[in-house]
Amino acid sequence: MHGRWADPGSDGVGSRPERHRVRAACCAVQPWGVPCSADSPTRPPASTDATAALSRELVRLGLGGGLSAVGIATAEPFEDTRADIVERKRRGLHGSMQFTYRNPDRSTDPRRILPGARSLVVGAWSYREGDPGDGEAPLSSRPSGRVARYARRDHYASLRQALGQVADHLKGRGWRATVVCDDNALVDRAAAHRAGLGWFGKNSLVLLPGLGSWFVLGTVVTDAALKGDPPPVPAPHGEGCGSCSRCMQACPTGALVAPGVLDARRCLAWLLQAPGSFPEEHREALGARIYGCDECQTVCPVNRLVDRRHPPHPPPPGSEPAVDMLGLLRASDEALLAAHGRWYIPERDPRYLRRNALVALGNVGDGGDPETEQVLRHWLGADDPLIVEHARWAARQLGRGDLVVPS
Ligand code: B12
Ligand code: SF4
Ligand code: SF4
Repeated sequence: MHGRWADPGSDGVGSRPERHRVRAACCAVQPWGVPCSADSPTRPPASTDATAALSRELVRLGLGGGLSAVGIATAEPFEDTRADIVERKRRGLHGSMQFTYRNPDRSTDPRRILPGARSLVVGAWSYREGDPGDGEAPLSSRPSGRVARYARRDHYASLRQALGQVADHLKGRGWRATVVCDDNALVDRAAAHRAGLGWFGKNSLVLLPGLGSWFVLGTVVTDAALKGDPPPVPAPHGEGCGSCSRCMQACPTGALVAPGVLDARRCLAWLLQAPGSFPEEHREALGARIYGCDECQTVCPVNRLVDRRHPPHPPPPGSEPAVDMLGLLRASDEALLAAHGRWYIPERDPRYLRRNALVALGNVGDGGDPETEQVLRHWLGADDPLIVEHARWAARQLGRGDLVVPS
């Protein structure tokens, strides 16, 4: 597998590493994705033509902009991924998700984004930060809802900015270039995989060798002809996982139904974003989560090894590992959207944040606490049947069935 990675120790989120070592992986990814320690002496000499020079320049520019890895791929349609999406839709595994599932022909063909597209420059932005929110110990004496790492601040904005520099460089040379990232126009992971950035893990995430999976991914689609140097060779599925399957065992709802295959109907990350009632059979498994789920990455030995070798920087001020749930349940619609409007909330309706918080409160709250009782009483008396139903569940979970008026 070939790709361009920054040094693992330099992937502090938001920091601009002083020196990026451009590393060409020279051998198959080893177990646990530990990369080769040095470039291969047998690596062919770099091509010197203009295409290769521009490609190298773009990779350097991306790494200099703070990306942890940059790779180059062709812009051919992603036929295998389209077939996977169609098949998973047929099996109902997408639940009610739209995203890339809405129009698989479009989301798997970069030429629908930019007619005449020839190449993709794919980048990975690290969001690996010190993590006070994922430990078992509560963050405060008040019940707090856990927010997944990627959503604690706007890492997509940083990724877009770094890719924007690459796109501007291409435009300055007379090419057309468009940045796409997490916007359903393209299957981001398939692009990263084709560009040789990493392998598809059994948790369905793309893992970068020696760096793990705490990355968001995005792409510059361009009509420039570019070529990886050496050309990327996509890794076989599950390549760096070896015989491990910890993510599949650790998933609280058994949503990873086969290696690399996720059933959204059971995935907590999706259920927290899905409209309607939170399925009762998965409410206890939700624990304190109110947005996103990190379990299948937290248990991953590749990620653990990286954290041991290169302890992550503490989260900067302003990041949001946890949310005070009673505060959330007291907040107005406007205040909720102002605080969390960056998240994907169905129909941008703040009631879904309250729904999530009520389930989490039912799991980790204290039924004997007067403020909790007051909040529950308030929502039990609401005129929104969805919220009342979740408030009833929370009250019963907390041993406060006495607050629930029989319907
Ligand atoms: C829909 C979606 C979701 C859905 C469904 C995820 C899923 N696995 O399908 C939900 C809401 C559940 C979700 C959750 C999360 N997501 Co999301 N999501 C997306 C989105 C919008 C589309 C994904 C997609 O097209 N899936 C379609 C299916 C077919 O593709 P796939 O799941 O990648 O399947 C591949 C593998 O199955 C592989 N494969 C095939 N055969 C085999 C066989 C073996 C053995 C193996 C190992 C693999 C394998 O090939 C398939 C592709 O052809 C992308 C953004 C984008 N525009 O691409 C982000 C994206 C995938 N999500 C991302 C993130 C960060 C997350 C979360 C970590 C957030 C969180 N903490 O809650 C979780 C992780 C859950 C998980 N285990 O995947 C990142 C992933 C970055 C990375 N390093 O991989 C992306 C790329 C966003 C971004 N731009 O950075 N997500
Ligand atoms: S995000 Fe959570 S619920 Fe979804 S597959 Fe991973 S561990 Fe399971
Ligand atoms: S936890 Fe999952 S993704 Fe990580 S190495 Fe094991 S099987 Fe692969």
